[in-house]
Amino acid sequence: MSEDTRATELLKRIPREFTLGVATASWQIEGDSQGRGSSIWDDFAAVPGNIKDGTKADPACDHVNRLEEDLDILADLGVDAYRFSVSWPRVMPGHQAPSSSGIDFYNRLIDGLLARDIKPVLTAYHWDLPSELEAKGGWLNQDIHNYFAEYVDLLAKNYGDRVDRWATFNEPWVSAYLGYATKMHAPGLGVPAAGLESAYRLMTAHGAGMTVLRDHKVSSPGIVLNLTTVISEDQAAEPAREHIDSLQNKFWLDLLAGRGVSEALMAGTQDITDWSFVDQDQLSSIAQPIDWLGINYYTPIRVSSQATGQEPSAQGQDFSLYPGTPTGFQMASRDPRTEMGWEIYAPAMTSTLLQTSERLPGVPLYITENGGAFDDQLVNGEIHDQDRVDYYLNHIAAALDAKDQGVDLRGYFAWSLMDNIEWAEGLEKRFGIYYVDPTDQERIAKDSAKLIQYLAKNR
Ligand code: PNW
Repeated sequence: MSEDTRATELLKRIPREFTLGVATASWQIEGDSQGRGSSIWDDFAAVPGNIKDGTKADPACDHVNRLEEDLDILADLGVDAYRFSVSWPRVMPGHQAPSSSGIDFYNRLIDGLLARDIKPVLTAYHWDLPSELEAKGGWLNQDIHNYFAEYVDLLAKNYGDRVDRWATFNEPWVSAYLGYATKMHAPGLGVPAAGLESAYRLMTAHGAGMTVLRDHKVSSPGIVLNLTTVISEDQAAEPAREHIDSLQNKFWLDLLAGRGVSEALMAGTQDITDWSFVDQDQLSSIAQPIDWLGINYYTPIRVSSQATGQEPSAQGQDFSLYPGTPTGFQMASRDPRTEMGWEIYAPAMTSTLLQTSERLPGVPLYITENGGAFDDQLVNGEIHDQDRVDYYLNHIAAALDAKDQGVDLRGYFAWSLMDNIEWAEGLEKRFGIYYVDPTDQERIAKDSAKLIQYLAKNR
């Protein structure tokens, strides 16, 4: 089937009321670090070796200075919604007094979206914690939920009348395990027990944030998790599969569903922590109802009890990210892969949606991120990113398969609107549907942007 036919067939499956959007995050695109306070990612980027190519916050995509142009690109794409995050140190530098210029930036963004008939979807925390709060222990501070609540209160007061959908957090698993259990992300602590404790404290902050958002009666508060399907390649690998599934998926959904921390997880991590920081009142606050759940899905996780000969170089697939996993197993992702080393396997997106709707029933689901890093070639001012086009065609179809099987899936957001700072990977890994020229910041629509535009505009 030719690509055009595949896009046409896919289009027929997308209901009119299904949300199609694109996503970004503040530190990855904004630049203008002089206009805000410092965050843990600025501190992390300042240490040579932490970010592979030495990339720092500036200029990123210079989005703060190119807001109007980027809003026009979103309008041209024809998407229903834009998912962005607020930089905490831009609106509350040092977690001190609010910054009127920082607050105004997101007012212009939100108003610009509404003027173009695009729904604003706001994430409060996408990893750029103010440095001053990290100095107080960051996500290990037992009062961190109160600091987060103050910040969310400022957001709700200023933007609560216009934002369509709110997420307290983006992927708390990454903050806890890449940032605290290991040194892969900011702040780079590298203490396994701190991974487990910060995972819990991030969720207490989610609960406190939800309470604030409900008090302000904002539209649709929820949270975004990175969930996936964990596959054992042989029966003997089942114990490892079970433990990874617990930390990656079940922990978050158990807390949201009011099931608390499972006996199995406590037993599997007893040599690392006794979980004595868990508090009953906080558990109830975490378990308050959410209006929607966002799922970021990129790749499955496979484990094996034997070497498979396809030993991965998949970013983020390492047992150090899953403290307490029994030893003697291998990560076993397969080809084909993206530039992140992440296996391309769309059926795992369908199964992840099905599994999540069973574990947290009754909550509308969105795919809030999905996409791939590929080795794009700019030729005569054009980028024919056929591999990314295929990825989107297959994964949007896989998401709709889950919907056909009864999952209450309401929308899909592509990651990302444009090439940006891929965290510790720097600028070398490109996830954008728009190419961004690193020298002059010109934005160029890749073929994948034309696909998203076709789907968005022709429903
Ligand atoms: C997500 N891992 O990050 C984030 O939400 C985005 O900001 C990011 O750009 C996108 O996915 C692509 O990576 C992740 O190593 C980063 O497991 C790393 C991992 C998972 C998610």
